[in-house]
Amino acid sequence: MHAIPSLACPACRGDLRPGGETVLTCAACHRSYPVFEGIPSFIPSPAPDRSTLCQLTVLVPALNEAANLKELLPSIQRELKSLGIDHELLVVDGGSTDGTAEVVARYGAVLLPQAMPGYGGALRTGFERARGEYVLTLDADGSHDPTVLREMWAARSAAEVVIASRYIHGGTADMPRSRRIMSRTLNLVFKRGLSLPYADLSSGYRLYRRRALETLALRGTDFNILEEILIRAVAAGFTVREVPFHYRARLAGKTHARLASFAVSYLKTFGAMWKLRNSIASADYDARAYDSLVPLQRYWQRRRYAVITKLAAGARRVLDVGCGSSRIIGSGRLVGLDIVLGKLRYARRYGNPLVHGSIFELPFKDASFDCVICSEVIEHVPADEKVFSELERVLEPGGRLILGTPRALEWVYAKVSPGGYADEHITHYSRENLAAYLTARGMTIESVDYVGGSEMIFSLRTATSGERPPAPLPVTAGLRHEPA
Ligand SMILES: Nc1nc2c(ncn2[C@@H]2O[C@H](COP(=O)(O)OP(=O)(O)O)[C@@H](O)[C@H]2O)c(=O)[nH]1
Ligand SMILES: [Mg+2]
Ligand SMILES: [Zn+2]
Repeated sequence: MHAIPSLACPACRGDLRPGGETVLTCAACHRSYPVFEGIPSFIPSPAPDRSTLCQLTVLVPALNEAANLKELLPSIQRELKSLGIDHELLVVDGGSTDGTAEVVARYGAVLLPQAMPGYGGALRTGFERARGEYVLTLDADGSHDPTVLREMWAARSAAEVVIASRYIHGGTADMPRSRRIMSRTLNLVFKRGLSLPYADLSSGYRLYRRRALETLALRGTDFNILEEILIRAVAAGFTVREVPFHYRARLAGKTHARLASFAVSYLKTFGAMWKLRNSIASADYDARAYDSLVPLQRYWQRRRYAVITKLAAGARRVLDVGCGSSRIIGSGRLVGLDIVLGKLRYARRYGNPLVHGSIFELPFKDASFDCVICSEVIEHVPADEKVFSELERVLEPGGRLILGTPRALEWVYAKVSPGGYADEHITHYSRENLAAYLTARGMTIESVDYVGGSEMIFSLRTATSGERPPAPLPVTAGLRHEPA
């Protein structure tokens, strides 16, 4: 985790001390706050329902693979032993009738009957039972060489999902021609259609961080669950890494995959995932908008970026409230805060300190920043004086507030942000009324810029300690007057 200067307990503003790698504790009131994937979180979240009992859960889905498991289970055990990994080994059984149970018992693994049908059902049953910090999935048929775990394990702290990949440089696959063509086509359609920069989306040989997996609401029951997991993980801002491996032909028996009859479930998955990828629920929505194929959306993102970064240039301590995954958080040294954890996870790639928190209770000491950016936030929260007093509080006296919010043209807004944000605007300010309200708070308006027809961006200075604010106005004075 980054040491974040001037971070403070949002309840009492006391100092926060690390109490281990994944928790911060307030020195004054002793409240403690979790740290998720390196991001301190001040938003209450449900406690995880399962504790971690070992480093790794190995999940092997199997349907009539007794002959193959005889070879595979001992070689998994050997590999785990040589890597010194404390583990549990679960074989998720789909109702095998070939003596699988005996083989599983003989090699010291645990047999887990699956609760839901299909390959996807098997994985989900296994995920629900897993107690490892990490979860490894591999096929029972000998296609997935357990010695590859060494490279996957070495990559575990670089990403929440590590894929053993047939299709990146260094990877190979022993597959019949027809099978290869189908597999490559499927991967290409999902990759291009859903903007996923990964080569092998359908490899079932993967290493997951269990806490990441637990946050995904999975529905797939067939092999399509593999694409679903990946896309939901990306949409939640998790990181994916591929390591090359050599996919071997199965040892004994026949494949359970019927690509043709699974086509319908693949199509359905594609449709649902396309919606997810292109909605604001996807962690990288704002970042991708910058390169959008929709000209208006692209123009608008870039103009917004240019206006805000220009206004913030020269400031030394900058906070971006509601940073989302937009490129602004990557434009320089600044601290990002957002209420959506997934967007922050995505924004980790920019290398700046990030905080999961609320604009109503900023977890920073008074006068911590000389510039605060707050663009596209205040229309999403109720009109409340607290929003403005918190922004002012964390700014030093005379500091700069860059405040952006949509002006009247909601229909333009819907065009620049398809799939999205306009529906979530609950509070509508107008330029004149908001300007009057901010002035009454003692702020000085330096400039107002417009982004397309849709967003107005105020550059403001907060009062210096010597100035006395004029008579205050209620926050509702800043709102747009809707025609009666
Ligand atoms: N428990 C369970 N395992 C399954 C099911 N379908 C496939 N598997 C297992 O999943 C793995 C991959 O299946 P496989 O037939 O090899 O598919 P392919 O590698 O895509 O050709 C193998 O270990 C299968 O035994 C199922 O419905 N339930
Ligand atoms: Mg196979
Ligand atoms: Zn406190």
